[in-house]
Amino acid sequence: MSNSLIIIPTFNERENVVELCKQIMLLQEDFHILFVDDSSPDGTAGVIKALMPQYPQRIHLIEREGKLGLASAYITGFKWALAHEYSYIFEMDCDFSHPVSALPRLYRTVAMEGYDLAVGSRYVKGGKVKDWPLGRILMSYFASVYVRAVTWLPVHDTTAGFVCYHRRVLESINLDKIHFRGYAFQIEMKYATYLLGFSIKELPITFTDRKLGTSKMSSSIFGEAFSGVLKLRLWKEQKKFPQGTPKPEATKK
Ligand SMILES: Nc1nc2c(ncn2[C@@H]2O[C@H](COP(=O)(O)OP(=O)(O)OP(=O)(O)O)[C@@H](O)[C@H]2O)c(=O)[nH]1
Ligand SMILES: [Mg+2]
Repeated sequence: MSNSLIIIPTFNERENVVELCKQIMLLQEDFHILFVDDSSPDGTAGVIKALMPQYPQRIHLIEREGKLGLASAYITGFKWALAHEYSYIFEMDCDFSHPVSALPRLYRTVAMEGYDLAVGSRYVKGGKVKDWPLGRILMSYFASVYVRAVTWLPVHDTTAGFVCYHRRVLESINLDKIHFRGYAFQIEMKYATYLLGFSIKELPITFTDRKLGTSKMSSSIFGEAFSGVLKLRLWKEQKKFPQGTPKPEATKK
């Protein structure tokens, strides 16, 4: 039984799933994958099901009715991972923006170095963004600067969606009380992790723009992130955030 699960939400990713699975399955670590598909009209779920017998017990699929969003896909995946006793729980996009080759480094940071959360980061020394227009790089970079200024969260890539959690973090956070759904979800999870006393390490990665399929980003997601960060800070002052159990002192790194 593997101890590591990579959660990959999918919406219209039929051109990417086969190759992504293949590359992950070729790694030395015994990673398992959980796809959370929201009834992709392009038949992504069917492609995944056809792939599953090739990698017995290593690929799992949750199919949901309708497009319920990224955050809820991850929360569904987190609960499934905890119920199935995985220790190291990853988030990854299906569009090859996140390098498969960095998965073992994220794994080692949590499983061997003892960190509670490893973040694949574009904005630490050695990190890079490839093929994004300059405007988008600047927007993403300054979004992270803004988040740090408002929250003092000691993370450079606060919207990163390529991470590995130790299960104790996800057990501690009250997942039913997570508010946001887009980039703000990624910020909220990291901020809660930090405020509950868990350790975080950023590792440089090269992020590459998707080559196949289409982006599901929208301006409402940006808007949510902008106001969401202010709300999180305010709720923290009002002691309404984060909701969860702090890391026990005795186990602090
Ligand atoms: N299950 C599920 N997956 C989703 C949903 N929206 C996006 N995804 C998946 O989440 C991952 C990230 O989505 P992307 O469209 O790449 O969005 P992004 O990475 O924020 O933006 P890009 O720069 O355009 O790549 C991909 O694997 C998508 O297929 C959703 O509503 N439900
Ligand atoms: Mg993407």
